[in-house]
Amino acid sequence: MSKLIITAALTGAEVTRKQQPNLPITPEEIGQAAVEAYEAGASIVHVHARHEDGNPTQDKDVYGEIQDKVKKNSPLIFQPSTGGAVWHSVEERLQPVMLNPEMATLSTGTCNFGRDVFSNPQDFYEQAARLMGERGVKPEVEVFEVGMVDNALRLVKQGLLKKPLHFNFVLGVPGAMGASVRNLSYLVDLIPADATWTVSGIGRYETPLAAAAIAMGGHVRVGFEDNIYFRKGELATSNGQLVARIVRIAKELGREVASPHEAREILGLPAVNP
Ligand code: KMH
Ligand code: ZN
Repeated sequence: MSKLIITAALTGAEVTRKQQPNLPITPEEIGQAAVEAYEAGASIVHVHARHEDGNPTQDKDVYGEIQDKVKKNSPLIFQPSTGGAVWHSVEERLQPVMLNPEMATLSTGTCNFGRDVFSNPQDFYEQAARLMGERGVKPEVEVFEVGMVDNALRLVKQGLLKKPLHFNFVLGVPGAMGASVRNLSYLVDLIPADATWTVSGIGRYETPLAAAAIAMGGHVRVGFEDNIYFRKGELATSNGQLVARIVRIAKELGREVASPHEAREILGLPAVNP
């Protein structure tokens, strides 16, 4: 079994400061949260940018500021979102890819997202995959529903995605695929043998699905984008606190945690100078 890659999803597009007072919002705060997550054991940061007022933005310059801070202060893999918020346009969503980050997310299908719809028609994900391919950006395929796996495999046949693929199974979003170990194991069975995968359990499902993924040989994403609580009724104090718990569980289960350098090797990303 490979070492465990932990991704910290630091901010997301939906959570507010009112819900989670420790939510990082400005590039300075997100940069600081990234360093804390790194020190706790994360090797990837999944990032959504926000305006100063807390509203989500896909502005390339704001992402650029965050990327600079992350790169200057840590060896982390920087993974911006192309999902943005449900109301962002296609053009807005693709802006952070223009920074040529090492990775970016790619959702390969449409699903309900609470009372909203997270819209990812075929034209969008083909365009996004093509752009990432041209710029040497490794996509993390975001799977909220099972058909999104098939759509990603079709992109491989079309020559728009290159193997080995990397998937993130996002389970427990209201309106999309439920957060059960049965669903996770079904999804894992569908992906190519050489693919890597991580799981994002939403809300109270974060830790149990993480534990399952650690045991199954997958990887784990935690952070305020997916879950704001440390335990029932107790808000987490930082993203780092959530990462640290995964490191403890991994240790108990005998799984070593990957450094960013090792995560690059596992994911087939080019090495970067220390
Ligand atoms: N905010 C969600 C609507 C991603 O980052 O690629 C979409 C999302 C996926 O968070
Ligand atoms: Zn996201």
